[in-house]
Amino acid sequence: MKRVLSGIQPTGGVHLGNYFGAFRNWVSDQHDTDAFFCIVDLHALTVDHDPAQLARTTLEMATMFLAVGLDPSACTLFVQSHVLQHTALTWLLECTASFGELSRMTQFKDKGKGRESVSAGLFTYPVLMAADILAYDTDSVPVGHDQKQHLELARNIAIRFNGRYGDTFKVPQPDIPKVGARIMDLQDPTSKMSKSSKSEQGLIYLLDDPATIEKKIKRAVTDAEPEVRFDPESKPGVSNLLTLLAAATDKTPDDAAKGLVNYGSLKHSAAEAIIEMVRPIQERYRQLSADTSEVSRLLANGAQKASEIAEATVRRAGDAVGLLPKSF
Ligand code: ATP
Ligand code: LTN
Repeated sequence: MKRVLSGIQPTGGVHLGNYFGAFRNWVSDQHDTDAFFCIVDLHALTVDHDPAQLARTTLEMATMFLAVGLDPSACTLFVQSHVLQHTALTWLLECTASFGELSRMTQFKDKGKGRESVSAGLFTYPVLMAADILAYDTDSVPVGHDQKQHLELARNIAIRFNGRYGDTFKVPQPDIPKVGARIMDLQDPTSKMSKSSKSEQGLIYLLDDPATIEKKIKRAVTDAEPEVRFDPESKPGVSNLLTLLAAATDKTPDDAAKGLVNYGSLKHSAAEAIIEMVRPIQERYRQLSADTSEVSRLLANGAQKASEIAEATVRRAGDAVGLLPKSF
């Protein structure tokens, strides 16, 4: 069976970009693949974080995994820091990755911009991500468009390592959805919807209540021309709303535009579709939050299963580079 792996950071709430770009594909992948999904808490340490909140937000993310429909009997759910092999493998890969290629990563450049001090972890972030993926002989990585460059790097590291030390890693493929791979900020539709966006009005969280969703969509930036048409270049705001409506109703953006006569009707339809889509997720999230002991138990099982696979890969990679094998 095809092996799938993806991850998300336990920072802030889950927004529609995360949902359409990643989660939705994860849920559909779990039934016909051998799927692994992890909460990448170590990645969250690469920028300032609040130590008093991290454990809680990690459990909340795990609860959200279940609420969106990931089923622990169909896939493996775990926390990155619970599987120490990810960091062991990172070192072996860092010695294969080059300073130059890491310097070219746009996420590093964006997240580092304007900071007085940038952690070494932010710089090597994509190598830890490559380790997350390569540790599991992953075939396919379902992510949003923003992760394309990191995926390309993971592939290059695997190919270079295999070339130097012999066939060790499977070379993974990105899996980027056709609709929803790049959801834009509602207030600034030329930037991606992001937890670190300037205004809270620009993003919709899966846990936003209906009135908030309606308000945010109503205030979304459009343009002066009245026509509802999918044209991301010249109509980024309207096209983003069409993408949201299309993703929520399983259509193409062009089909979603049919019959919509003005921006009022576009906004009304998009808000309605999103509110209906998040309603059952919110209900499940509320139920699951009442008792997180079950969630913790699931994560422990997931980490155990993941560790066994990752351990074999770390040994294989260690052998390949010539480390003295452990005789214990
Ligand atoms: P930040 O906003 O701080 O960059 P994030 O919201 O991108 O964080 P991540 O944990 O980095 O969250 O991403 C989780 C997944 O969601 C990734 O697969 C990423 O590609 C996807 N994703 C994030 N933002 C969007 C977006 N605007 N549109 C589509 N997919 C997205
Ligand atoms: N960098 C990714 C999160 C991530 C990831 C991974 C995604 C970390 N490890 C492994 C896919 C596979 C992001 O979304 N910002």
